[in-house]
Amino acid sequence: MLLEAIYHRPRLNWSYAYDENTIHLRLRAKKDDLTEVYAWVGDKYDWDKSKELVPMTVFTSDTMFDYWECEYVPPFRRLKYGFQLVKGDEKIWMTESEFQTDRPANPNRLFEFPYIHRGDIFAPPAWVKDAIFYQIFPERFANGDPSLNPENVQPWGGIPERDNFFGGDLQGVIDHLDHLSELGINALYFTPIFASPTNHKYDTEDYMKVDPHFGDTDTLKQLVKACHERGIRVLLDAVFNHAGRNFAPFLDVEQNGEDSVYKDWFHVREFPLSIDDGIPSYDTFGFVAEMPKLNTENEDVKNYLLGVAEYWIKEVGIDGWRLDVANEVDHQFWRDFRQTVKGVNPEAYILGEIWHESSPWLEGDKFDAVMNYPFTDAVIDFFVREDLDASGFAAAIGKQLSRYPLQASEVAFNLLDSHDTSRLLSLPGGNKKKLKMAAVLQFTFMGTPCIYYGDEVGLDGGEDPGCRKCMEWDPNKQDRDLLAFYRKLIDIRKSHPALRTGTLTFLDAGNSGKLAYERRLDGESVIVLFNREDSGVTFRLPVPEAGWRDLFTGEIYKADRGTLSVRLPASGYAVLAPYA
Ligand code: ARE
Repeated sequence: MLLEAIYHRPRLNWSYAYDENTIHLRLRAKKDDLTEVYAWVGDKYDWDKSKELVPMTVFTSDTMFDYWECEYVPPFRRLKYGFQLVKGDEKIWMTESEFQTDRPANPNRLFEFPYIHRGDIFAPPAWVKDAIFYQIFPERFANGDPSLNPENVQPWGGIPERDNFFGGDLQGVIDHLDHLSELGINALYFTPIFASPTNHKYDTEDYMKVDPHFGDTDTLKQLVKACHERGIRVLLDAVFNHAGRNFAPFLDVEQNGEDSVYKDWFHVREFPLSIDDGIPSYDTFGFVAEMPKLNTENEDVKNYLLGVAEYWIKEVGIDGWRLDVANEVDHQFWRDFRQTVKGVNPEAYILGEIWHESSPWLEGDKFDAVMNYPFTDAVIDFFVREDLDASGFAAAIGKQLSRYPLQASEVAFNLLDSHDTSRLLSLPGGNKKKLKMAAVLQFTFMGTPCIYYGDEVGLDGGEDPGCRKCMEWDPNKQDRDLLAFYRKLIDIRKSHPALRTGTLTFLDAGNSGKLAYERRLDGESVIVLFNREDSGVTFRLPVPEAGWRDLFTGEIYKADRGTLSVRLPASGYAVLAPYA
């Protein structure tokens, strides 16, 4: 038994309340080392009568470790606990202070979960588990009101450049809601829509005003109302890390320097403001002079921005915020942000933009979820770059799942591309089969899937600005096969709850491009298989049910004495569910 590899700590992802009654305990051990693990649990004030051994199972693994887990409902919402680790005949007890061979005599030495308080539970809004998001870059989705066009607007469908405009607006979205409803999505995420001089609008000039080229507050109200009537929620982009060059307080600092009443709204290193060799004398997003960083620790700035967040929820009824550059803003700001936002709408969804390990923001007091770019990377590494085999993919996912409490993984924002990355179709050089495999994985996985506008009709494009092409509305130019595929995929996810909140178990994930996993919920099972290889392969999977149907093709498979054989062609996939 490799004791050096054993890890547990109270709190975070290792010991947390899943709901008001249930505690999840986790323990890390060297991969394939332990044969059994038990949690030794009981009530602190009644240890002798309540203590019991609860078996744990490996819920996920990465390249080096297994992560064991159990769920326990303590009668009085509190827990004293240790672990018993077993490897064949060897048995070791783990307490808060040491490893020992004898059963610990003194329960005071064990770990403790003092009490489950409702307010401490990490509880993302329930609707997010069933959400299917669609991301819109408004300048490029549809031009519904040409009277709002910016000057020098270019004909729809031209080449997207850093600073050109095509006239997309909010009316355009309203006009095309049928497309979104028919596709089946039920939530929209808009990149910024407030007044700003650029096409992407990440340099806000006025947080209280819809950009006049997009519409006005009334158009936004109409849009949100029309979405809600169709059961579609709406998320806007909160760019609070930095403002834009034309933001009035910044213009004031630029003009009045140290005498400006707004001088502490930013992080100015030296007055008067200047730019020396490309480096501004004030902090910015990256080194972008047009994006002065806001001092969110300043009370006035904080109150102003929290007022903005509250205003748009109250005024137009949006369902939440996506937070730009979320990890570069101070933590206390986000705690206060959560209080404010949930205060006006307890069901509001708070989605942080963080590309890395995000535990400090997913403890229940800040965000509900983060944009899951590590998932994006794992999927693309497996299906497109092919620098991970199936075991490497499973390990990358295992590492992800081990990092967060279950409720965070259930609503991880799983995207495959965005306005900041290459389009999914372009990464494998237009290879649609690879796109389809990646999308099938995305829609059959734990977490909330998001489609980047236009992926469903075959839009392509490289990195920013290439990935920001105008949406294709001409049916003759849309990839109708892909559109039918996405509709079916969404329909499959919606009709199988196991795909949304079921457990995830890898059934086949070895040193090849063959990958299979099962999603299971309350006895409902769905099995998903992929063959990334260039030639056909056969899967042989142990299954409890006898008859299975491919949810895409309708093809029937029968298990033979508990083993299901499925042959998949090169780049093939299958999503199988038992039939009655
Ligand atoms: C423009 C040009 C670019 C040029 C850039 C720098 O278009 O070609 O490279 O300027 O001069 C917005 C616009 C962009 C614009 C940018 C600056 O959408 O078009 O770029 O402003 O004017 C990191 C951050 C993450 C950030 C990405 C882009 O952590 O927060 O970089 N994403 C948000 C938005 C962007 C937005 C901004 C921030 C600024 O989603 O659209 O850009 O408001 C690794 C790192 C990540 C890094 C990621 C991507 O994984 O770990 O931290 O994200 O790569 O670079």
